[in-house]
Amino acid sequence: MRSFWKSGALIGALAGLALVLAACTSGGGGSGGNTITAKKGGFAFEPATITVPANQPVTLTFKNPDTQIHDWRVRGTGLPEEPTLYAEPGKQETKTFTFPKPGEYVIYCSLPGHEASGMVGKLIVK
Ligand SMILES: [Cu+2]
Repeated sequence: MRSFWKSGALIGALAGLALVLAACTSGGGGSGGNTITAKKGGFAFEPATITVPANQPVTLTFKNPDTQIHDWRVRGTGLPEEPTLYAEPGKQETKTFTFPKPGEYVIYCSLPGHEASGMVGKLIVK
């Protein structure tokens, strides 16, 4: 009886810990998840402008319901690698980025002709 109670308490404690851990991971960068969608049948990002906090991990998802490949890139952040989300038709990609410098940055799709067709946006880091 006594040992049964003990193991129950242990399981309860572990479940509580798991909940705390889950809450921490899903909390991420404070602002939660941001989703950008490539406009189906057009050259546009929806939303075109997104705002994220500086110097905090931000998790972004890029969804592509269109019939051709698109990507979502940020120009001029000063990061060694241009932040990029890439999605084939019907797919999506999620990554976590940290943008160190506050400012406004140009977002574009790097596939040939897409930026020229208006597939651009703005990232505001503050
Ligand atoms: Cu595109």
